[in-house]
Amino acid sequence: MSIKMIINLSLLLLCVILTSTEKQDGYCDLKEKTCDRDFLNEKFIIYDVNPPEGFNLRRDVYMRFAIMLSDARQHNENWKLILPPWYSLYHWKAKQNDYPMPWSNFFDVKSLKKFAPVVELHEVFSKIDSNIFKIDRLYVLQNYDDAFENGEFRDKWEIGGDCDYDGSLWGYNNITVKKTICVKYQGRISKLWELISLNPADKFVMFAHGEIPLHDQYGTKTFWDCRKSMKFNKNLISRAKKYIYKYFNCNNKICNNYVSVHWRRQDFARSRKKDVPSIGGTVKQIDNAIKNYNPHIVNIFIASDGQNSELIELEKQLSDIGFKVHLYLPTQLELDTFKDGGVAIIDQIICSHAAYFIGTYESTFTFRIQEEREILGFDSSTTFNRLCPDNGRCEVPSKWKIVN
Ligand code: GFB
Repeated sequence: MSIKMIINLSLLLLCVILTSTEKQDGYCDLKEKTCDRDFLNEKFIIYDVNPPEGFNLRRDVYMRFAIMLSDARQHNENWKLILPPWYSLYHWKAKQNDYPMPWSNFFDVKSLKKFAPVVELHEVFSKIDSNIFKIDRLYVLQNYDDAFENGEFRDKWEIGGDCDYDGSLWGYNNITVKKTICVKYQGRISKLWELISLNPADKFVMFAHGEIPLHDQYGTKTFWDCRKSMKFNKNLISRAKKYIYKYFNCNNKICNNYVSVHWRRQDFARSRKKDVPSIGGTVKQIDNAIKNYNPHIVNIFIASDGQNSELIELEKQLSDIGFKVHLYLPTQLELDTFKDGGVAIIDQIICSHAAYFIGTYESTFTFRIQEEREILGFDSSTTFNRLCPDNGRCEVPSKWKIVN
């Protein structure tokens, strides 16, 4: 055999080995990290959100980034969005929540991937050679002091000034940042590409305060396609459906025999007193709404972050006037499994299927239920209803109707 033939045969063998170590979806086994050639060409964006913000506001921030990355894919860009783990959220009180959780705990990640090029952080960890994940550049976004310059709000950004990253890198000590840049930013999210293009060699780019950039367009078909792709984790859906069947004997998308209420309390009741009613005011409003909508309904499902004492009082007052009040109270095992985040989603799913829904003004928890009901096909008059304060103005809630 000639030397040339031996070289050719060795090359062929190498090719066979390389292709056979690659799995069908282009990812590699943990032991063979370097075999992923796609990964070598890909670039990644990850973001973080203002620490005190809650789960449902974060879902909207996700949509802004997911739409940005989905648009980029249509222009053959090789960017992927790393899903920032859920970690140490202010509203999550149970001790079971103290570690970074993947999106698959709460969502159907396969469905998210159908809309946008997203990956879980652990997928990225499994592909990097050293065990340290080095972010090339962290842009810390900041609001401008004056959003309306000469009375005009316009898209703009500007590098410079002092800033600190106030997040925790999701509690991981093997994530490091090579360079931090402070950026004043205002306007549409797609303008972030201008920033990114300043350093074309960057592979891992992070944005802190991802809530600052806004949707390019709100409420469009693309917005709703993205929203529809945010299906919940199947175990959460199944638990909620079991509850609905048990207490309301309903197996349909639209159940006609119960009313649901999102009664937001805690920090909301403290800091937005002018928007939320007292317990007595809540009872009166629910009673009136049911009388107007369908006086035969006796079942009320209440989703709330309220304290036990408030909930007991609300339940008592509603029962006194003839209603049957239902709350989803997880067992210890359910709380350990679903965590606070999963329990809240189960509350939202049960609210979504009710004949009639009453929400809390300007709560993103309520907004996400309203969107879900739009997707399920409810008449919008049964969805965009709010609890009013006991006294004073009660603004009519905005109706964000689905665009298919
Ligand atoms: O989801 P979220 O952004 O809605 O934050 P808002 C509120 C969190 O409180 C939820 C819990 O993610 C839940 O963890 N929570 C609220 C509930 N209502 C319920 C409920 O009915 N059932 C259950 N199980 N949990 C904004 C925050 O909250 O309110 C901001 O995002 C700020 O950070 C502001 O705190 C005052 O839009 O209602």
